[in-house]
Amino acid sequence: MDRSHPEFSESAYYDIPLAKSMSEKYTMLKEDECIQAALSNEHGVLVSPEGIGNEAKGAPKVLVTMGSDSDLPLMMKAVNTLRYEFGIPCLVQINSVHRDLRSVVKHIENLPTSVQVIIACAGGAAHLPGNIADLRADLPVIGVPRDLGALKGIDALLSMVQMPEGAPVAVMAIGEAGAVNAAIHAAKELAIADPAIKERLMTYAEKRKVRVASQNQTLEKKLHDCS
Ligand code: AIR
Repeated sequence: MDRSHPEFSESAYYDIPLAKSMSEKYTMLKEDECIQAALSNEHGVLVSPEGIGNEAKGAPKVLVTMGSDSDLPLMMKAVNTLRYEFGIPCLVQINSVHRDLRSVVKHIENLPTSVQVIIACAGGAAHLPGNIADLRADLPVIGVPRDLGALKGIDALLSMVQMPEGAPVAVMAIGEAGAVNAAIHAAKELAIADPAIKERLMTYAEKRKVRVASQNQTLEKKLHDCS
């Protein structure tokens, strides 16, 4: 269980009063066991505020998928924002439309029903989000272009953004800002039906304001230092 992260605060991520009765806690443990049992390798790895794989809890609401595990350092920005800022459990899975298209179709057609939003990252000829948008007419797809190779992500951006009418992909910025924004965008979509996530979005926005205020407090000293 990863409780060492600076943003982790148990109470912030559970909509469970601390004084829950033993029987209610037992029922919740059972539910977690059922969710774990229902998830197979075909679904990917479950990640939640409590941990990864067997340590994770809750039903996944977002699929975070990517063309290669070399995309993982970038996409951990999205995964960690989902789990630590918004308390949203997600599934993480590698899917390459250029290396194993058939298994992409199988995976994406058989997502757990709890998954309501898909975040898809790829670099280069990045057709994963667009393919998923066609496969899943019922789910919003958010694309993250990876900053990679000779064209530094411009290729991935253009591969994602110029979708034909009818299969939209919400494309974020190239690279890290895009990965974090994908998680925030997913949280906003889930917040439409989940007041607890809406609350966490407001807390996140407050932290951003505090950052500007504290920068203004140290500005005079920095002006002196730079002059
Ligand atoms: N990729 C893999 N299959 C299809 C695509 N577009 C992308 C990955 C990764 C890049 O190719 O998403 O960004 C390089 O992958 P690798 O495995 O060579 O590091």
